Amino acid sequence: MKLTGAQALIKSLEMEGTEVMFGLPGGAILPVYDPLIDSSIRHILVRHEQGAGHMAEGYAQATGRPGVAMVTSGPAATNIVTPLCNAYMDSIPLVVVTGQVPYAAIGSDAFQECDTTGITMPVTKHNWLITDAEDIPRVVREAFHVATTGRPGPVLIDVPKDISNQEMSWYWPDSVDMPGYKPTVRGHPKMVKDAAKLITQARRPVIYAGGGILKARAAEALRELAELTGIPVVTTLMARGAFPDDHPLCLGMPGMHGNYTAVTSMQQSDLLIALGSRFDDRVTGKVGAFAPEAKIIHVDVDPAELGKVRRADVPIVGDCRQVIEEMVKAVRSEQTKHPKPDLTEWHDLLNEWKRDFPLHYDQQEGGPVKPQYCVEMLRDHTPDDTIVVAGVGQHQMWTSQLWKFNSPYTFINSGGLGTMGFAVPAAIGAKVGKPERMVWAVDGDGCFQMTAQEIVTASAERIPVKIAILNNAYLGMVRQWQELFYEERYSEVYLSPDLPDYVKWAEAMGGVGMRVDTPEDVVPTIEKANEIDDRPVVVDFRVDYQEKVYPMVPAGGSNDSIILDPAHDRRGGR
Ligand SMILES: Cc1ncc(C[n+]2csc(CCOP(=O)(O)OP(=O)(O)O)c2C)c(N)n1
Repeated sequence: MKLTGAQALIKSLEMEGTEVMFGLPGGAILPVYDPLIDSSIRHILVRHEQGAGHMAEGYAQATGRPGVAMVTSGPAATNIVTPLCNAYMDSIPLVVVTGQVPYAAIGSDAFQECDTTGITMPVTKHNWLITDAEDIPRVVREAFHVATTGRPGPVLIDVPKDISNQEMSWYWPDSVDMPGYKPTVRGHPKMVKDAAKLITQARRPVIYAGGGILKARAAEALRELAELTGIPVVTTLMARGAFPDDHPLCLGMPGMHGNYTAVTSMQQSDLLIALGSRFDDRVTGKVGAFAPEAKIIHVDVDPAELGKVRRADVPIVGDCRQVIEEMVKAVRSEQTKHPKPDLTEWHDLLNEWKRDFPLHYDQQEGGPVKPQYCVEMLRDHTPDDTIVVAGVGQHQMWTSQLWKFNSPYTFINSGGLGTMGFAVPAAIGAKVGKPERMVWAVDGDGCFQMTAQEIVTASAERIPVKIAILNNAYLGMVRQWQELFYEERYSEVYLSPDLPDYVKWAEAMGGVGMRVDTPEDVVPTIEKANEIDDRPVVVDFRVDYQEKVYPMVPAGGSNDSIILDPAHDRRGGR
């Protein structure tokens, strides 16, 4: 069968099971948009290419399937660089197709030409410039394979316009043959045995669960390991929901804005079992002072992570789910030889900390609306399986601290890159992937203004996402740092609560806009928003601008110097 390169590209995407793609056409990608009319693939027309990338990421995070986006050359390709980098940092499987100027014009500074594969090389797992239409099915097959196997990540296929128009003979490759790419999935048996020995000897062990647990679909295996050993679990920002918050062994989130118990348990542990986590600086604080007495078992599918930040006593390369399952077997066998260690003292200490140092805020009756109160009321007045998507800043931290994530894939946020503007499009993508679930974005007023135009996309496509803006009139997280570390010298952080008028803006974009000024209005407004199911809703929560996120470990400081909310610090002289 003879097809054009463009037809072959769309057919290849169909063969890979693509149901939906996010994008925006233009000159160089025009040939590929034509066969899309006859395709089973749903295309969602975005208002900015950054939106397409983040929607594809939200879709991938919610469904576990790769997100697909397609844009044209030059400025469209550069507009999607931020989502590519975001996906690279957060290991999100993404396949991005870009149009390119005709092959012979490459390098001539043609109209809307940019070196897309050059620009995106450092932020993709792999990218391809197609030079022959015959290569298209093979490359698409390889692209999906690379994006979804090993450590997942973004890939890009750059297609020159003349190659899209070139004729080729259709085929579909039976398999992928990439000799240089063979991710290790099984853990080394000796290492797994060594890990099991350390686990059965430790007295203050902690499981440090990272986003890799979710990527490897290893939440059940993690639970089995924790319950078998009685070892408490911290879940990083990227792993919230990988272990249920209501489980007695759950310590919650560690890191710069982690809770006291999670942070201090790691500091004082004698064994850290790092599973799909990468010793990010936001978790370790000052690396030299991090968990000084802990031995380290480090499991990661990406060998480059092992020893990158902290030397592991037992490094294991492999897929988290497989390795944890192997570890469970090895621990069971160890437990038949040696008595299970008594962790009672450790659990008692952790429970003492949980009791003495809880997260805290005060919502006064009639007083200014506290952002934490909005998050808690959203948590308590939405279905348990609600998907929550956060932007970047204070609101993100309050959401990750206060929401109770009891099942995996219910929290989506930008952890590694910290991309303001992520929430609105990612929430749209999540809702497209999981239309039966309620999706709430919790966003900042600063973040919202970066990609709010995608609400137009949501209205046009009838994607009923809900967006809570915690409107503190500031770039709040930056304001917090200026208050604490720059002697309250506020430089370029004031935004104004009223400019823009968020209610009018939401309505102009085809959504419903609501505003909350008092604590009494919080719950009734959430309930009203929950009932709207045919268009996007934006709720402008006017919140106390002075609220700060605590606990906090100052950047680069030791986790031992964790600052609790001064109003509630009951440590006395400690
Ligand atoms: C694209 C981008 N630019 C700048 C930053 C730096 N930054 C991190 S948080 C933040 C403030 C966010 O303000 P807002 O969205 O209002 O949220 P808040 O912290 O007030 O909850 C800024 C500017 C960033 N993370 N991303």
